[in-house]
Amino acid sequence: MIKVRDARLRPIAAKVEFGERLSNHDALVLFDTGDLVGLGAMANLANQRKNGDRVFFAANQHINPTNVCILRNTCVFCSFARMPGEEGEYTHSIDEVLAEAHAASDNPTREFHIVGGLHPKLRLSYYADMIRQLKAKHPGVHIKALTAVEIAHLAKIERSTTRQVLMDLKAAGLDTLPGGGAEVFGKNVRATIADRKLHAEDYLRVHREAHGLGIRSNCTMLYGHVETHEDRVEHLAMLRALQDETAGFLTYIPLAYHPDHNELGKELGREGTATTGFDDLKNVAVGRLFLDNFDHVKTHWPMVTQFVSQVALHFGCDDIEGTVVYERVYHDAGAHTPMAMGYGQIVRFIKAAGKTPVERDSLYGTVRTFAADDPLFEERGAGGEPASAELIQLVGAGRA
Ligand code: V47
Repeated sequence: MIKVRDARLRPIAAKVEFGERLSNHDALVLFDTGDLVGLGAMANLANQRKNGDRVFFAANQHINPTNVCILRNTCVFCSFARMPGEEGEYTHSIDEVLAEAHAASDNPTREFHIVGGLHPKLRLSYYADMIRQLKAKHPGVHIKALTAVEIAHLAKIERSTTRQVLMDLKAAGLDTLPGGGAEVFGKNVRATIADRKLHAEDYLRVHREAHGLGIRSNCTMLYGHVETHEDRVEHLAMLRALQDETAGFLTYIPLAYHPDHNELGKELGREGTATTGFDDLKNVAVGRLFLDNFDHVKTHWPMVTQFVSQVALHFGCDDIEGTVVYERVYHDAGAHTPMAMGYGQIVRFIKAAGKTPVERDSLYGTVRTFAADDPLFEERGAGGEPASAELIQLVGAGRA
């Protein structure tokens, strides 16, 4: 029997024990409860049933080819985007992207995670060439690139369809889509924080099309700004419905809003005040419990800190963001976490949480399981590993 303090959780705990699907109302109660420990126990059980003690991580590298974005003035939560010509804007040539990937090739990278902005001039050929050349130079590396929002933007620029853009990118070597751009699907929230961004139905359509083409994808929710608990539940219900239809989502990643250096943070008077650890853990746990048709829930340590991520491994989370190497989107928004985590650090973090570290590939195939006596556990050093000087120079001076 799962122990819960909040009596409202008892019927939900019974459902969890019997493996029954939770209703939208159940999810609302879960977001509302103060019984974080009870909630965590339920989510932990749901996760244990799916993944046991295994915690997955990927040796990945984030690459952001451009921060130029035509939505810069309407996505008011974003600190990364710049208008063309605005101070701080950058667009990397394909050679620069290749150099960035090469500079990190000492790391055992198995995945490039590539996202940027909606550049008014970059064509589909730029991205297709980039993917093709990255694949040629790093044949074993999986390419997870371009959010549904970027795919839709490219379709507009090319006067094509999102399905065609996906097919062209797949032919160039695209393997999966990342989950960014979902934010919160509810119309009122979207109108407030991301007025001109791709609508919810279109975000979901692009993912549906990708799944139909054999391109698996991730999905996200950006929480901790103006959304209500009802908005969160509506968002999760839409993700669950698409997963029922296609089973194409690999993982769900709750993303914590960072309020520095963006309009929304100023307007809300929230600068310097990110989400609370309590809410971070709640979002992981509710995601795990409500999204019963998802195999994995990932914690994104650059946003919530490595410490909250480590605790999240007991709140329903079985997957931790990987090595990353160089992160821009959240660090521009005030995240104080390190730029990267070393491979050994991640392994030790997972082990210290009492779990079994498993390096995975991008489709959750096992690359390496770490036995309890692995020599990597003996190494020391739990702090963040800074990006190398060479990499900092390549990706833009002053941005480290
Ligand atoms: O869609 C932007 C978020 C997302 C801020 O698929 C912000 O494996 C917090 O989706 N505060 C892009 N968040 C990144 C993303 C992602 C991250 C890690 C893994 C995966 C995956 C996907 O970043 C955006 C938006 O939701 N974001 N600005 C900000 N100020």
